[in-house]
Amino acid sequence: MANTPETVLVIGASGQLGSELTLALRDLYGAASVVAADVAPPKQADLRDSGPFELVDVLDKKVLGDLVSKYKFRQIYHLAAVLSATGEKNPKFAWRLNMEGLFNVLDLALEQQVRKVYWPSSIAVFGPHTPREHTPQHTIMDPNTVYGISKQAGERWCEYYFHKFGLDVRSLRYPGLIGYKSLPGGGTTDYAVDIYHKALQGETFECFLNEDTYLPMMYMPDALKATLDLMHAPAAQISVRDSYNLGAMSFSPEEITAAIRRHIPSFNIIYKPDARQQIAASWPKSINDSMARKDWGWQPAYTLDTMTADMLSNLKKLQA
Ligand code: AKB
Repeated sequence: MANTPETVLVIGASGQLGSELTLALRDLYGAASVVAADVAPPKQADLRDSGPFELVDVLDKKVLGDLVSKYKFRQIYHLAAVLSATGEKNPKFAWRLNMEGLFNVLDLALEQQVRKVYWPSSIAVFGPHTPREHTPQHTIMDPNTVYGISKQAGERWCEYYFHKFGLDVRSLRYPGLIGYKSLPGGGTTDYAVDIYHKALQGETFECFLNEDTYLPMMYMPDALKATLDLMHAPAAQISVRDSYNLGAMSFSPEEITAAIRRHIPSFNIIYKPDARQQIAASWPKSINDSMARKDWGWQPAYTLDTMTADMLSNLKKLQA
């Protein structure tokens, strides 16, 4: 696949998912074919040094449009968003960035014949009246964060652009994503990344969720695989055009602590729940992702224990 003329734009490339997805796409399509774009230059050296980077604000349709026409992108991965916890601090801005950014990308994709668009949704589309165990693909959705509301509205718009205009836009409802290469920014599931850093630094971890708060989570290699598998599946196999439920594992702070203690017995945690506890309490505990499994063969590889072993060994190497 390395020599195909596939040109790809990743918007939000400096973020937790973007920085890893950009590298995975460069491995697939060749470094020069995958343009990383963000409002701030990437801090990660491997991302910065491995291929083209463009400074772009997704709210600036003119600059974004010039970029799309300069590179003639065939695929756009639009990952830029304000997440759940940060969104509550400035709801109007979160709504504007998350919605206007999506419209700019969808409209430019139509105007400039971009072949495929990827846009991430989230478990945040669900709310307090959603069944919390094995949450089905189609169910009650009453999100109560501005992030969740924007993701739910975005899902409807993606499906609308597909049916009305034939735009091949694909989406996954990610659970909390956990990786060692970069930190998440402003989510409710972020504790599950921070906890590994604190454990290795020998510090007591102050957890902003209660010990028994279960949330669906996923290790980054699984998230990358799911995203690329979805984007490479034949269009005829994609029966869900709003966004696919996607599951891997579910655990509570108490359980991830126990998993870390199997490697670092002295690790200590204290619980100081804050406003993020209420957000977490309105989200599913576990996800039914049978549609993704049936349509394009989704199958996660990592469990809490295999992820913990891999996280700790890679973080140790990075710290050495
Ligand atoms: C968040 O916590 O806001 C995100 C998400 C689950 O979409 N990680």
